[in-house]
Formats: sequence, C-alpha cells, structure tokens
Amino acid sequence: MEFVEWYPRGYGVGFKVKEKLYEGKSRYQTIEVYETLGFGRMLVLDGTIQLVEDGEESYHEPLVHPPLLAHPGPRDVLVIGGGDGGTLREVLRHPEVARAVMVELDEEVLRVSLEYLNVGKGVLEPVLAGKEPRAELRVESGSEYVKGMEAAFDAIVVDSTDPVGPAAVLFSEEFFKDAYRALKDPGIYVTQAGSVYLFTEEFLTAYRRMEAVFDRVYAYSFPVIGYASPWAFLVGTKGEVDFSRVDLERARGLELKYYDPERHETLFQLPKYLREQL
Ligand code: AG3
Repeated sequence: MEFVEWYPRGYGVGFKVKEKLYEGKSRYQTIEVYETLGFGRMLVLDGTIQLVEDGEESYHEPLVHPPLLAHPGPRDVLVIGGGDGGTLREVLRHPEVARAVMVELDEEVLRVSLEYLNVGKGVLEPVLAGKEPRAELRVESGSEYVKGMEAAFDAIVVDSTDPVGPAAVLFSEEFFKDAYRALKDPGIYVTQAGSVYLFTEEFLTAYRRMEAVFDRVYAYSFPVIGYASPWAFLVGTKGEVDFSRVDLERARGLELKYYDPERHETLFQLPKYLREQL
C-alpha cells in the first residue's frame, strides 16, 4: 500500500505505508495518520503530508533556528499552527526564550498528534500538565489572536498548512500587518512558504504581500523530507535584524541535524528563474 500526495501538474510525493492508523474529520480538515514502511509515522491533513517522524527535523530546524539565531535576543516567541508540537519543541531549545505561546486552531490535530505521534509529545505533555512554565498553549485562530496586539513578541513563527482552506488567512496582507504590529522592534517573522517548484505563484504572492508590510523580506529554501522540495520559507523583519547572518555562538548550544548555521548563506541559493523575480 502507498500514500501519494499529488501536487499540481501530476507531481507526486509518496511513501510506502504499512497501515492507516487513524482517519477523522475535525471542524476544519480531515486528519490521517499512517505507519510508513521506512520513515516512521506520517501526519496528513486534507491529503497533504505534514511530516514523517523520521525526517521531520528537516522542516522544523530550518523553520525555527535561522530566524531565532538572527534575532539578537528572542525572549517572547509566538508559534502559530504547528499542532504536532515540533515547532514549539525547537523554539524551546533556545535558552533565551522566556515565553513561548503556541496558538493552534484545530484541537483535533493536537489530540491526534498526542495520541499517535512522538514529534512534540516531549513538550506538549508537560505544557498541558502545567509543567513547562515557559510555554503556553492556546486553541484558537492565530489570525484572531494577533489582531490589535502591539509590540508583544520578538519572533513569530508560522507553521501552517498550505495557503488554501483554514490557513489561507495566514498569507493575507491584513494578517501580515497584524503580525508586524504584534512584533517588538527589533522583531522577526517567519513562515513556511510552500514548494519552490510546485507552488511558485503562491510563494511569489506571499513574498510581495510581505514586502508591502515588513521592513525587509528574505526568501530561503531547504530540502525537506516528505515535501516536494526544495521547500520555501519567508522571513520578514522589523527594525534592526540582519537575517543574512546568525549568532554562531548561540548556535553551538543547539544540537542540530539538518540546518547548518556555519553555512547559513547557502539557505539563500534559490533557483535562478525565481531569484530574478524577487
Ligand atoms: N506544516 C505544513 C507545511 C506544508 C506542507 N504542505 C504540503 N505537504 N503540501 C508542517 C507541520 C509540521 N509541524
């Protein structure tokens, strides 16, 4: 048996699977969990692969560490989405982070992740038991949460699904404006931004909307296991943050597997045709 996620134009990314462990429908989306043959368990939302347990760090590391290491002192961090807990886990590895708020829209994703996946168990369980004083978990809409908020966070990390359905609002100019206002100065914003080759238009739209709002916008990419790679990420900065370099001293304390702070500059190597459009 296999599971294939079909991207536009018939481009597929798939895994051999041993069995389907869970299928359900929440208020917002369909949720599936599979046991793959070689990559551990896999979380699928509305037919799109969110992660495979053996390799999920190839997404969570490049999403979280480059922006947090570029910020001079990320104390208050907001995570939007990321119900499996992987993003929050990476955020909490930074000792500078005193307060991490995670806002997940879909309670069912949290529940299913806790029951079937190991990804974020190590942080979600203590947070829910009130044993992780640095983190707070809220079940609500991230876009509503930041509305009207001012200078509250040093960093905002958006770990969303694709820019359709429930996550579409997280790629709107209005939301980018709210997020910008919710950032302190200096502040840094990061979002996953889709497949470089298969979602080029969506990526460019997000880039242009962010450019209209943030002081500076940076695009980077990383090969992610389980996604149509390379995968794009977009950073927006407020005030004096230079995303072209990271704090190597602080990076030494993190034990990373995929993202290499020493070679931070290689993140920016986008394909030529795309670079020319930025
Ligand atoms: N967030 C989803 C990234 C988008 C994947 N898109 C796709 N496969 N079409 C990942 C959740 C992991 N915390």
